[in-house]
Amino acid sequence: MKTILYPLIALFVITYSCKKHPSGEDEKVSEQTAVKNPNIIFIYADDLGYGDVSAYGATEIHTPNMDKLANGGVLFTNGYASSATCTPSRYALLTGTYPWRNKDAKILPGTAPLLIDTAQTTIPKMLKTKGYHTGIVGKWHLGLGSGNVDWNARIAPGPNEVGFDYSYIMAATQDRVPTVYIKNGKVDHLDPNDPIAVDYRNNFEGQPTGKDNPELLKMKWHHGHNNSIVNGIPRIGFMKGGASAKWVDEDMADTFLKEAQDYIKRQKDHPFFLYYAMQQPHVPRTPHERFVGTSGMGPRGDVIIEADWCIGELLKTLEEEQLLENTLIVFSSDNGPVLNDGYYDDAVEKLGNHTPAGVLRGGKYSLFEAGTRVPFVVYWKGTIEPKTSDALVCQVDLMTSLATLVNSDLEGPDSKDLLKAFLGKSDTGRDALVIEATSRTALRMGDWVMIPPYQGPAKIAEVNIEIGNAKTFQLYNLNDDLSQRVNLADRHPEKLADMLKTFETIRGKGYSNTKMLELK
Ligand code: NG6
Ligand code: CA
Repeated sequence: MKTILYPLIALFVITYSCKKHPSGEDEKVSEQTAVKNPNIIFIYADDLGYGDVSAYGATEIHTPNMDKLANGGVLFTNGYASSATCTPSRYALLTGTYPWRNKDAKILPGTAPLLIDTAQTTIPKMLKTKGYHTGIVGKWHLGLGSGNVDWNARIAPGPNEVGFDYSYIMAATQDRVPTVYIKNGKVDHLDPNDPIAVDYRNNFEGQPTGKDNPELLKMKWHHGHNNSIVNGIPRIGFMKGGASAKWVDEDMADTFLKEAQDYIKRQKDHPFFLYYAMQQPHVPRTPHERFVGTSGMGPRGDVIIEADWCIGELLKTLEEEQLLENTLIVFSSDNGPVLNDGYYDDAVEKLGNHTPAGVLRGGKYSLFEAGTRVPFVVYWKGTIEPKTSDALVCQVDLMTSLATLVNSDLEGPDSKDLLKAFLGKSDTGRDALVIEATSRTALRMGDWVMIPPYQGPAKIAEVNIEIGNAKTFQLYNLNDDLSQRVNLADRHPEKLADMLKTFETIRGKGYSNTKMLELK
């Protein structure tokens, strides 16, 4: 039987290898690649907390599709984003480089230039060398162009210049202008007679703002978010023109989902990499009417239910296309949770008993655990055995680990090969990880976390989150104090010294903002 089958498989593989790619590009699928390499999908939520998923212990909200991945794959209890905010985490994810190595890796305005150097190795670039087709659908937030972008011409460099064959993105965040979708560098549905202009400092004459025109608002701003009004929602930044291209916030989930599904259907005959960067539950939270009221927690809960549904639909597409068993799926979040992030949307008032951070301290923007420890799941039907893993892993490690998976020598500067841990074949993760939050850094090593002294308020008052600043060193043992309540720095000076030594070896000596200011 085998002797008949093998030539048939070989013929099939060769036919594949010679096929021209639908996009017109030459397809370099080696025989080995076509047989072995799985499709890879990152599903990346925005601001989803460690405690927001039922598989991670949430009891007040039900996320059956996220749970399907978590309970059918490797559920990491010590899985980290690289940063407690979006841009730095996404930078680290795609480049395998710690975000604090790039001084510009901070929350970017919609007009920021591209943060990734076009010469840098990225996950999609690495996968392309192995014959993958690569696509991004959803939130970008890594800058576009090289300064002074003309939004009415082709916008470059952007995702297509750092490794993505196909891109359908929003430039920055849902709360930042320009509020339009950009397809392969061109604003989608733009009318050339109604050109777009964007400015983050000055308003355009005669344009209403959240600050001056509260009567036009369907959602009220709490802090920030009082510039241009789009769809009755006040945003960060000023914009004029582009009426036909503006997104409808309530349709965004469906729009990105359909783009992601269509991408999968188009690329199903080749190994593909899809970065599906969802906008939920970031502000402004605008569930489609089908989801309004479904969580009982107001819009924040409703958009988590909506995101969960989208994941279910994406899985259905993979099943229908018979791709599920040949697709490795990573599901995670770019940073921890926040309730009031600048709009009045009942996130605080209707929270009830839900705990978005689980038992962890802090949240988005924080050096405490809830800032960076996030839901982190690797799923591959039929290949990965379901399990819970306590291995210390970080999104920055995906670059080198995926390179190993597809037999590439490329690696990210700070990215460890943890493929065995990601596939559930080993419980060994990193020894040490530097985490980042709003340009400050701390060290996780073994069960311990060390946070150096930082100037500044202990809490961001508007969002009501403790961000980890203190005048002295903080040292926590997560093994018996997961909620980081007891600072052991005085009681364990040897441990503190040991961690500081490792930290300074990786991070250098200019770690504290106090010291960094002195150094300048
Ligand atoms: C902050 C915004 C916040 C959110 C965040 C970025 C204000 C007052 N706050 O500056 O609403 O947009 O940036 O979030 O403007 S992230 O998840 O993309 O990092
Ligand atoms: Ca985020």
